[in-house]
Amino acid sequence: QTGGAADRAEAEEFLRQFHTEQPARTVALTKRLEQVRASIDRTGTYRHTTAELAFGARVAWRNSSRCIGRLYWNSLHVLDRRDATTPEEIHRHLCEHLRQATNGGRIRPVISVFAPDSPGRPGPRVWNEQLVRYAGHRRADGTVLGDPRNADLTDAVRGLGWQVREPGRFDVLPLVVDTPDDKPQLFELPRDLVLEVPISHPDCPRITELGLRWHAVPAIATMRLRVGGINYPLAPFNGWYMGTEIGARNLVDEDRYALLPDVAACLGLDTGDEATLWRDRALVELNVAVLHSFRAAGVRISDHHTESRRFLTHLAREEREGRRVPADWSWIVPPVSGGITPVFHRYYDEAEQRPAFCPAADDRP
Ligand code: HEM
Ligand code: NRG
Repeated sequence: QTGGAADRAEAEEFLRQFHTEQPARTVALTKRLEQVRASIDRTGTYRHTTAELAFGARVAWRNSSRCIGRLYWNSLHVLDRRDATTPEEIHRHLCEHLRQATNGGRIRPVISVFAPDSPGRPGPRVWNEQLVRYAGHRRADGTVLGDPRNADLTDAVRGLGWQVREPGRFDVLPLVVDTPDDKPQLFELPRDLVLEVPISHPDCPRITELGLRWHAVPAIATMRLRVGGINYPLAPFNGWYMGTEIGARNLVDEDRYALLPDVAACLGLDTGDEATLWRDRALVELNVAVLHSFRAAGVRISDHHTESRRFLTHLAREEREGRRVPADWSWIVPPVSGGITPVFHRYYDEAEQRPAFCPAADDRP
């Protein structure tokens, strides 16, 4: 797939799938195929109808083999933003995405689809891995204050002129919007659009006193949406968090916030002996704190037991519809308590299917 041209065979396959799964379309398949073939011959690409685009985005979610949250794929809310061109306009739509997605804590799955790559004209992009990301400030000694995952992005936005008065652990980064007509532009997210949750523990005040927080909405912005042979490089999507993403990975991984020793200290655990399982005990209490805090703040989140059960419901439902469900065991099984969730005890179909979300091209910091 080069130069923004649409892949013909993939376009036809997608249109057939659309007409099979969404019968009673206004335009008959043969007519639509003719139109699309002629358009690709003439221009190298074609334009999806709004219905095709919505279907394509929903099926891309359905095909996301790493996602445990796919039960509700068919109710994804799709915002068609293909006509936005200027960085200002794009930024406004990204803000509107966050507003609709956050919905005062009753988080809704949403995707905003911006202009695709086309011959001679790439679509817009953003550099931020997610719409909401915490800065990782590099110190002179090579350590990082904040989220080390975003240290390169933090350097890049500083290079574009971003300044922080007092660097902290949870500074929301500005968005970098990159369009074919302009230099990359910085935009702050309005404070009131970024819902955050302070992390407290139901019965260990010392964990509460660590002063941790996390943002309410995970909105991945660098994955490319590929539908019917067309690439949409900016198609940010979100659902809600599963607690372990925060409590077992973001706050815990050695190359993220690496907080297990701090949590263990709060709990008064003996960290001198692995066999005390202090890491495991700290990990569970931190996950209790994350779920408790989101619930207390009225922000939708789910636990890994509930999300695992939903995923099995999804598998059963899809099988009844005669569809294969591609899944990647190593991503589906939660990072804590794997063996006591039902998703652990089976194998999955690993075949990749399209439409799909693809990892970002390596042209962002
Ligand atoms: C990955 C849960 C909604 C697409 C994941 C992961 C979890 C998850 C736990 C693994 C993340 C990790 O280990 O870093 C959920 C939940 C949702 C949801 C609870 C609630 C509705 C969505 C939506 C989409 C989506 C709306 C797209 C429209 C994906 C994709 C990945 C993923 C593409 C793989 C990301 C990557 O490769 O880094 N999801 N998800 N998910 N999800 Fe979902
Ligand atoms: N683990 C990442 C987010 C990955 C996607 N997870 C979701 N997606 N829940 C993190 O920020 O922790 N979603 O669209 O809801």
